[in-house]
Amino acid sequence: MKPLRSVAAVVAGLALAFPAAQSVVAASPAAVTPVVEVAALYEQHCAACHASSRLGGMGPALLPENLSRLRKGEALKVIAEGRTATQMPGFAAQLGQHEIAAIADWIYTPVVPEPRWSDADITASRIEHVDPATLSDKPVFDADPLNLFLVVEAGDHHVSVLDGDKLEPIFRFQSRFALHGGPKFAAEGRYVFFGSRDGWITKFDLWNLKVVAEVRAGINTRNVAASPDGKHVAVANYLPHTLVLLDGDLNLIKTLPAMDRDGKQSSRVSAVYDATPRQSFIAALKDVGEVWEISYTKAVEDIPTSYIHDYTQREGTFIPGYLNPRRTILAEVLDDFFFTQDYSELMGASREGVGQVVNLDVRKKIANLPLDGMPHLGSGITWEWTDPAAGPDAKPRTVMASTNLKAGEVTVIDMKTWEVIKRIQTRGPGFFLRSHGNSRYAFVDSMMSPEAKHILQVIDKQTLEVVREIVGEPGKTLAHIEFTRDGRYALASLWEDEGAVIVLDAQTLEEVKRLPMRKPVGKYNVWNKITREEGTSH
Ligand code: DHE
Repeated sequence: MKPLRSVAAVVAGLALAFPAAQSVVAASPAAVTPVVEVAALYEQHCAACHASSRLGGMGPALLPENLSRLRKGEALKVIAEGRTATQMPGFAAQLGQHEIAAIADWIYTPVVPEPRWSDADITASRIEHVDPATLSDKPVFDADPLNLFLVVEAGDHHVSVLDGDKLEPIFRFQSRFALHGGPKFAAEGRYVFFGSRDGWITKFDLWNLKVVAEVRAGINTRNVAASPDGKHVAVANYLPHTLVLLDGDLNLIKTLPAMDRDGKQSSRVSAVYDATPRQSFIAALKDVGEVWEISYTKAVEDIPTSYIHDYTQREGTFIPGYLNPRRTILAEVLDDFFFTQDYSELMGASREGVGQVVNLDVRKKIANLPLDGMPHLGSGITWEWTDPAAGPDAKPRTVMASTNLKAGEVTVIDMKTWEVIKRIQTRGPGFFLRSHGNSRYAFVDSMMSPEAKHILQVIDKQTLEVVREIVGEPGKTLAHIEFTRDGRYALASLWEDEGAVIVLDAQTLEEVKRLPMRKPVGKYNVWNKITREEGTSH
């Protein structure tokens, strides 16, 4: 396991002492269980890539927080057999079964004291891959730069760039391990910011097809947000408890410790989003009932007048909330949330399904949201709906709909009255809901259901009925739709290691073509993202 360029910077910046050596009795099927010096084993075989501190280097962080989505059985297999198409070799020939089991136990054991990631660590981790002055200010390809797609391929941690007109790949590059959440586009789609679960933020120049810079902003990260001009980037972390603000070149501006208003309790940050019309980032805390708004403009005319009572002193002048949190205090925490199209209101829910509507101008909860189960508001969409039962003079109403991670339903809510209009029964709990302003259909998966994860259901946005099912191969997940810029084609993920992006005609719902991909997770169309298309997520 040969360390690559990034390891030195990461390891140099670690704020953690080496864990003390420990002996463990490994969970081995052998009758006499040998005692294993696990720390020494880890140091010998794993530390070069994953760091002695387990915070990660060339390989990912090996901490319980970062491994929560990997079953222990799978971890044993990876240690024994390696991971295809990565630098991770198999150790079955060098290590006994009990030693592999001991290492697996070790990496699922919390590091004490809790790892820290300081401003100095963030700054030291930054890598500039390309001198920005050498980059072209025009796209280096012929495809429409506004109709490109990025496809995140989790199978071998790559990203493919698709020409959205020809529906063909034009480029593919290696990403950081385990990207999560949507990449964020800025500067008319030229720059893209990716976040990995291990805290790496990558800036990619889509016109030059080059990774420009990277920085590690945390140890366990939720997601990333970028201002539309690409000059400000915000990163929400679970570990440490921080919200990190970077400039457009991924230099650290400042770290906001996620502490409650009284400075007594710290919290993980659930997620952060850009609220372009407000020129601010909105973040919610997961362990404390607070929503934060962090303005990234100093121009007073850009800021709603309701802000003028809340000033933050900075550099001798009073600037309303500039790069500092302005807090909305709530009785319930927010895990997952969604915004009205003008970002004046936020609809949020805790993982227990307590839903609330928060007005970001008056900074108060203004309504309850009748949601239960585990609504996945982050993948919500909106559209104009006219009640067919309300007669010919009925006016269109704006509705939002979201999936539920615990219930087989899509919940449709009126965005004025906050009432549930309909609970559309689906095959099973689903993750993603997608549509497009030009499409009469919304697509929903049932990927949390083992029996129905291969079925996409198509909902008519006016009748609110499931009108069609797109059935894949049983056992193979079919999920996550993204439309072309014009809404003509809908691209679905065959979410398997030897998977594909399946292109569907969005009218006839027939398959048009399939592009082989390695576990394509999410797909993101530049136009739909930069225009905040109503059928797509933030
Ligand atoms: Fe996600 C987006 C939270 C598990 C794939 N997921 C998001 C966002 C949040 C979130 C807050 C919006 C961030 C953004 O786009 O900036 N996800 C969570 C969870 O809390 C949850 C349930 C548990 C966890 O481990 O974090 C979770 N998510 C998953 C998965 O298991 C998925 C299916 C596979 C994976 O790769 O981790 C997954 N999440 C995604 C994807 C998006 C996403 C593909 C972007 C969707 C989009 O179209 O914008």
